[in-house]
Amino acid sequence: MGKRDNDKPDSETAGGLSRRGFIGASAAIGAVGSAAGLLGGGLLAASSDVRAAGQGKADVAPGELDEYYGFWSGGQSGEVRILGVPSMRQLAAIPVFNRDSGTGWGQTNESIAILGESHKRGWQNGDTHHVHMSYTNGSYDGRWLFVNDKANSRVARIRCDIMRTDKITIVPNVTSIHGLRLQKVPKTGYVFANGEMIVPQPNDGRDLENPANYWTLFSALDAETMEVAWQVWVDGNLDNVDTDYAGTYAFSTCYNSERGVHLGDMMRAERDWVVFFHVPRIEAAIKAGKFKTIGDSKVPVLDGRQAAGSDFVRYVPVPKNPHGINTTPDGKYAIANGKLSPTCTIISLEKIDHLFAGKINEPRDTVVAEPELGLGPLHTTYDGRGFAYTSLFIDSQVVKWSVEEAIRAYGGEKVNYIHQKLDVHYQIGHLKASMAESRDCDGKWLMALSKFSKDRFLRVGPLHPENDQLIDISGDKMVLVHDGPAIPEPHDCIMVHRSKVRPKAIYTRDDPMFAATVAMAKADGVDLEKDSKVIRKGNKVRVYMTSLAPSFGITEFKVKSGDEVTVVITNLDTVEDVSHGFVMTNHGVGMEISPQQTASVTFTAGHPGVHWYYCSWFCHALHMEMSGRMLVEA
Ligand code: CUK
Ligand code: CUA
Ligand code: CA
Repeated sequence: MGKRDNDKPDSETAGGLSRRGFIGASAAIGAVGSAAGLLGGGLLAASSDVRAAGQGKADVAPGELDEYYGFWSGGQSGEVRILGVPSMRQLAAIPVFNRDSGTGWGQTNESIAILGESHKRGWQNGDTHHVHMSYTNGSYDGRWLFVNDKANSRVARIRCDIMRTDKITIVPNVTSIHGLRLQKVPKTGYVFANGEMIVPQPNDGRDLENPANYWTLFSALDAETMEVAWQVWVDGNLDNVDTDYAGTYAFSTCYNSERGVHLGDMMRAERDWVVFFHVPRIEAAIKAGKFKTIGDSKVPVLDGRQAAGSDFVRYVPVPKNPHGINTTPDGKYAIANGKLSPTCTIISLEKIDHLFAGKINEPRDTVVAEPELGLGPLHTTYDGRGFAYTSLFIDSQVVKWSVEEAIRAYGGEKVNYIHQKLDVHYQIGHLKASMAESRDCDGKWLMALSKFSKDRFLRVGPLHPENDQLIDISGDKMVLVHDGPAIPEPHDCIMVHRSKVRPKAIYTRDDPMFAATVAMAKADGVDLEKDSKVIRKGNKVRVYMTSLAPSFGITEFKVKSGDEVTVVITNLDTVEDVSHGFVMTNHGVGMEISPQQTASVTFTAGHPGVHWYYCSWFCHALHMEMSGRMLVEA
């Protein structure tokens, strides 16, 4: 293959044999399951002219602040990350489902309380894919982030004022929460979560070898309480989900309408579907008591399978093993991405109204266009100017196309709706434009989350980083401006204008994060602001101390080997950025105590001897000296 012109569709590529022709044929015909077929493209580096065009555009000078907060899911790291955009500087990692050595997440008593049942079960991994910020009237409101855990079927909430997880819910009756989106209007009352894998209902040992009785459910969590409010039992499986801007619908793609348990079975049908959930009708059915429950779970479950003939669910067939589903920011369309079909399917939400009202009988009549875009369309995002940007996994490209022109072309008009194809490196999954999932979609930046980086970075061993590529979409043409290595493995991100997010600089003393610990101290007669003291009850020892740079309130305490020791530290520093840490040497114990925070950790005192503890954040010129001794008696 010769040099490619990155601004031209494949059909215009110089050198005779276009990449589509080269690798497309094997992928497009039945061989799609083979790795070779799915991973063929994208081995060419960006040409030097593209490099020059993007040079410097993502620069944010030292001391300058980024314009956007980027929130990245951390995939199998189990965390969520904050990046500044456009600089792509990583600013923070928020521990969610993972055990985090830096902050003590998963070890402090405060985080264990939030992890709850997950901690009891000993789960220390997660797989976050979709992170989304809460809305008020379709605009980001800076209150919460929500994220799924595909690995252990959970949904978590993160408080944006302190960027810490505050609720984790294990969703019953389902296996693998994959797609996750939020109600946008009038506000985020519900968090919608897709159960991806199909299992027996209840999954208690019955029907192990009878996949015909495997099912999954669509779940709605109450955003305030994080309880599962209701579930809808569906045909097929559920992949990605999005919602409208009217507060009426959530809609999920299904790639396994066949309800197969092997890859070949899951690709049998030429079409799978998008399932539309009519939220007010679901609420009415729950209110009317038309639900049942499954197994031990008390969550009300409605039957939304086609055979049940409900008035609250409709199935719209789309080609083939669709993946992403994305609402246009004007709220008019839901666009499903074909994955094994080179098409996207544009579904009119007005026509979905008609389908539910009985004015349209044939679900496919809600489809207003099915543009052919390239190989392996996975996700679509928008710029607020009428253009859509779709990731092409197999082609390793982003295609920019016009939604209205695609609709006109579907109506028979001769119009080329594809405006540009840009190479990305390589095998792109999600892509997301700044503010694109809100009413304030602003069309400035596009993030292309490429799954493979291959030759783009210094090699670091067999596990390569992913490559998050920043693309300037403010002009007529997309311009690649930055390559950002990402450790495994972000799936999705959002970019939120900094005006929407206002985290605190220091904790407030009445923060609910440590309210239980404060209450415990009060019951022990301890004033956390002043006292440093040791309280012994049998073999349980509570060590209360303050921290104020550069010293702990207690520099020596005595316990017996085998005692259960709880260290409670209140950081009296009020100066922004003066975080301390507490590490008990040779005990596997470490945690963060940021300004005005109270944090606690419980451990068993080890062998008799002297055990030093020290501050692990470089907080002061005398930080090294900020230490103390736990004297352990036999
Ligand atoms: S998914 Cu990973 S590329 Cu979990 Cu949103 Cu599409
Ligand atoms: Cu406190 Cu270092
Ligand atoms: Ca299928």
